[in-house]
Amino acid sequence: MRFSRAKAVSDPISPNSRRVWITLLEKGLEFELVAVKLNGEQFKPEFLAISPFHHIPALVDDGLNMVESLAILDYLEAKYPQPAMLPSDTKDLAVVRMVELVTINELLPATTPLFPLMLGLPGGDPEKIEQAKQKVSTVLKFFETLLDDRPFFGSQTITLAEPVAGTVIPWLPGGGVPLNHYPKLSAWCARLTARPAWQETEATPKMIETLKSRLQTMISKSAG
Ligand SMILES: N[C@@H](CCC(=O)N[C@@H](CS)C(=O)NCC(=O)O)C(=O)O
Repeated sequence: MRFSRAKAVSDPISPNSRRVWITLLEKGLEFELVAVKLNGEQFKPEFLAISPFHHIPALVDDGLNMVESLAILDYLEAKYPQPAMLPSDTKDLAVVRMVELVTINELLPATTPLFPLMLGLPGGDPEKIEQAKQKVSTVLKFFETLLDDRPFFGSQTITLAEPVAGTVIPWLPGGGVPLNHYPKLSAWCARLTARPAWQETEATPKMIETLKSRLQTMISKSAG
């Protein structure tokens, strides 16, 4: 695979960037992983030259600087089509796209109030937490209906829906949303988290501790 010069900027704590990292691994591509700490390193001019909005992930391949995780996933699928991570059947493709977009537009924004709980910090406003859980459960119910007797969304093999939704849903039980009402999703989660690409990109306890103290500082600043 001629991918040795590709540079991927990623971080296991950020689902937006972990989904790119997992896709690179699932496709068996060679790449150089570059860490950009979100404690200010993202504003350095050399990173802004690649990612003007100071966001991770970013991918540099073949002279092209890329931002926006879904655009990067589409690029990887188009340029490195094997193993295929998008179904060819139109309905299956629609399922994959729905899971990607619902994760980004509905699920991720809904989880914000649950974030402290996921990290083991004291929760915030109980009303906001309850509303968040309701919104999350609407998404989970919908996803449960989209899974059929195949192991992945719309497919017998892993698709782009998995790195997108599969880097968010496994965190939900920690945020007070158990998955036991969703047997298909639960089994899907266990299937994904057992994969080497998930295990290799798992946040370490040290990373979680760093994020916790960053979040605690933010919470105490906004309270005071
Ligand atoms: N829509 C973007 C979102 C990227 C994004 O929001 N990244 C966050 C980390 S999850 C970030 O880099 N934040 C740092 C900052 O905004 O300075 C994508 O999907 O790639």
